[in-house]
Amino acid sequence: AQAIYLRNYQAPEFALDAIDLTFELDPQATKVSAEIQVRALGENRCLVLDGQDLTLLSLAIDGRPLDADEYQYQNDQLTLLNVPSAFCLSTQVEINPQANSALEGLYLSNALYCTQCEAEGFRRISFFLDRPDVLSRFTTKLIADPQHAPILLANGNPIAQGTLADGRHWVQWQDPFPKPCYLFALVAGDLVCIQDTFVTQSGRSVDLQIWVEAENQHKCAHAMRSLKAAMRWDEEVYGREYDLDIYMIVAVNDFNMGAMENKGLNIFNSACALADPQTTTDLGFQRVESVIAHEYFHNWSGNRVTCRDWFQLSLKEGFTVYRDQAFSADMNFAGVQRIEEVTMLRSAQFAEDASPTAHPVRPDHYMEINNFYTLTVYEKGAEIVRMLANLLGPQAFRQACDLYFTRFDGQAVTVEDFVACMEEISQRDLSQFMRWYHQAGTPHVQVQGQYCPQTASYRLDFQQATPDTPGQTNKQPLLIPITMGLLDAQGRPLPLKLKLASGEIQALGLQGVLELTQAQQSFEFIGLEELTEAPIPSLLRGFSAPVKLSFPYTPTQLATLMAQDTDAFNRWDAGQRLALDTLMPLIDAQVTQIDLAQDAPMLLEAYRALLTEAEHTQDQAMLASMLRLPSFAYLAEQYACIPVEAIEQVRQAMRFALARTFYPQWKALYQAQISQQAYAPEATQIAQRSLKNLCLDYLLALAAVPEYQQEVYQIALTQWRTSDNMTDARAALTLLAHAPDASWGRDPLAEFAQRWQQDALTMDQWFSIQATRPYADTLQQVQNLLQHPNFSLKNPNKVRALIGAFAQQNPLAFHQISGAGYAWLADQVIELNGFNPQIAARLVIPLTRWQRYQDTRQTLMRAQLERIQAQANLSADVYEIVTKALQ
Ligand code: BAL
Ligand code: ZN
Repeated sequence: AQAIYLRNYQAPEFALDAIDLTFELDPQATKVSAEIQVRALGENRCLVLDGQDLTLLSLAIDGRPLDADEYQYQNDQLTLLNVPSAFCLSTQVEINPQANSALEGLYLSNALYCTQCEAEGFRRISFFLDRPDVLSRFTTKLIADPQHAPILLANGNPIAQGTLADGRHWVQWQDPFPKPCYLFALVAGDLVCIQDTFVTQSGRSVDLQIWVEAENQHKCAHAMRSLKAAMRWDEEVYGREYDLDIYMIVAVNDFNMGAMENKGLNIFNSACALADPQTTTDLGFQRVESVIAHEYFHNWSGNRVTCRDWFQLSLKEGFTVYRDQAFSADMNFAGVQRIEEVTMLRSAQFAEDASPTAHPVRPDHYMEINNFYTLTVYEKGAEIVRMLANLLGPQAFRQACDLYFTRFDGQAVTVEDFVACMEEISQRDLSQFMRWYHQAGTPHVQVQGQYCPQTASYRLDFQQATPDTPGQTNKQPLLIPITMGLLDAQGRPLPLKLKLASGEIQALGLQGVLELTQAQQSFEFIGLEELTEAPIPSLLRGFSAPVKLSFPYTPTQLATLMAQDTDAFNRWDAGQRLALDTLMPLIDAQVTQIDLAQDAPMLLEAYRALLTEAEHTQDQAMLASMLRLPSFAYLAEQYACIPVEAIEQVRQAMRFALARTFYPQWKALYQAQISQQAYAPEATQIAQRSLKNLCLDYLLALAAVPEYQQEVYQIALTQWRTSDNMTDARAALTLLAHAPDASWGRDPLAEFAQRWQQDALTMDQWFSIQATRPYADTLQQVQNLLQHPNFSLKNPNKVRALIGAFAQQNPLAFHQISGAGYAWLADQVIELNGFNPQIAARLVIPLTRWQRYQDTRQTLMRAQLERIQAQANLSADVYEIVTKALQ
């Protein structure tokens, strides 16, 4: 495989103005005919089209069949020599959907025909210029056996239908909006639909349809509700209206991604579309809400205005994630929503940014673009847009977005085009800001405070640095917005008077944004005459930039911030800092038991305060977040060399100590959250359940202590047996199945399987619960589960649920020092490489993080990477990742 470079981008030399497609659907021999209106844009008369694994049946120009010496089809390219300046190209090919296990192009999921064209799947369907800057008007005719495929869907509006003499039926669809071929889609099969309508702000009525297999019909209501909420939100917040008369969503079981924003015909992984209280957790409901919104929002940020090339992927993905996050914040509790986003960013994206696969938000080269649908492009990309939005302020940001959508409607553009709109509206020079798109790695910001009682002033000294990443050294300073405030020792906010370089004083009110632009920079606040001791800075409120910020807080200052700061995110983050400051020395000392009074006095007090306040709180969501210990992944992120066992041991010891010390409080708080209300996936109830299940988690920390054992077992078992929803059922089942006494989980796991064995999506949870049991012998169990009749390596959701969960969420078992976990993962990667390279390349990631572990593990992990690298027929996807990891 060859690397492709952004600097080599060249505009297309031909326009493909329209394409008229006809599919004669057949599981093993689908015929695809295309009539393409081609127009040369320059002097070049040699047209090179993409085409992969296509059996060429015929080729003609303006109706004249081509002779063999007029074209060549090799190395996935069809070359046509001496074409006219404008002509109609007719192609006919045959493809085999049933044999398509890569799930790119046209494939069968169960008995459903479906497509996935982003990024480069259309070339597996028909010859075309498979690049996002070639936009065409698509017409699609689907012909199929009505018994097997009574429903025939494609992009746009249905314009004709009929039946052929041989009994096959057909439907023709027309999409009036020119689009790149990555947004092409078709679906055919035996589907039912739930329907609704949406009246747009200008009064147009849009048919909304969600298509699923009949047994899933009862699981669509939440997706429909979410879709309508998203459509309204995009009108209200961005002024964006939907543009076709029909909007369709189809849920399929076999899908590499979460969902796909094809114009007017979104195709969803069923895990991101279907939801039902019996089988879906609150987290699952929230995921459906946000993914439905995300794909809908793409209609403008992605479809109407698309990317010039795949290096610009974050132009649509980062922006759209930012939009879906803002939507979710409006639909749920905004503070906790932000905490959850940052939790993920700091544990997973920061880890990616510090790994051999680190890359800029806009990469400058790639081998396989599928490997760049990453947390960096999506989540860090969203943080960049968030910084822009905050730098401009809501009004100017909205104006800049309006300008972007209007100016570039129907075009394929770049990150520069987007940022230029921000510059134009704000009249700011954002050239330094652009470094966020070019430089990989997480910036470190170190801050020191200098309080001077004599001058009643306080100076904050900042230093920023971004570490080297593969292929990038000498990083330049970034523009880092630091949203901040100052508190007095009692936690009261102080008015900010910033002394500017000119000597002028700028009053910022109680909160300001400091714009860091230099490697070292200081800001001085004056007018602090009322103070008797140094103020407490509350820095990076709302996580205003994706950086690692350190400040030498005392535990007392952190406790004040936790209790008093006006910013919910920083209240929580102060708790996280206090927990890190407490846990890390214990991890370094590899303690096995914790005496809270001695080892963690401030944390003890913080928990005491939170649990006292708990009796009166209205904000269960925030309380649950505050009471949760930092995750293994976040703790691991603090270490250059991750002490796997010590982190897990100390986390468990702390959980145990807190559980025992506050047992009556956990129990009372647990009971106080038990509700008689019927289940609804709405914010208040979700918050209550999350607090309840956090309490349950602490209670079950005592599962091995004789005096508590029976009681906590009964509490969990009762919840498992009596809950009317999967959130509570799964929480109880997980704790029972993860208890030290394996017999606790045995019956409940069997009951779960008995009840849900017909429900593929629900069984995925059963696989994950078992894959994450934190004991070394889990490896044997996951090996056995590979043979379970409900498991299939061909289904990406199952692979993620069992193998992915084991490798990414079970550090003790995966990193067992024998290396057996690594070898097993490598076996699975090798097997998957043979039929689904995209999923194989995802799965191998945990092995690529070998530098972060001690020598024995490094050697073992590298050995497995080398074994994978030595395989014959390694896909470009896996090759690229493994090669980077071994460099
Ligand atoms: N465009 C791929 C799926 C998504 O990000 O929406
Ligand atoms: Zn997206």
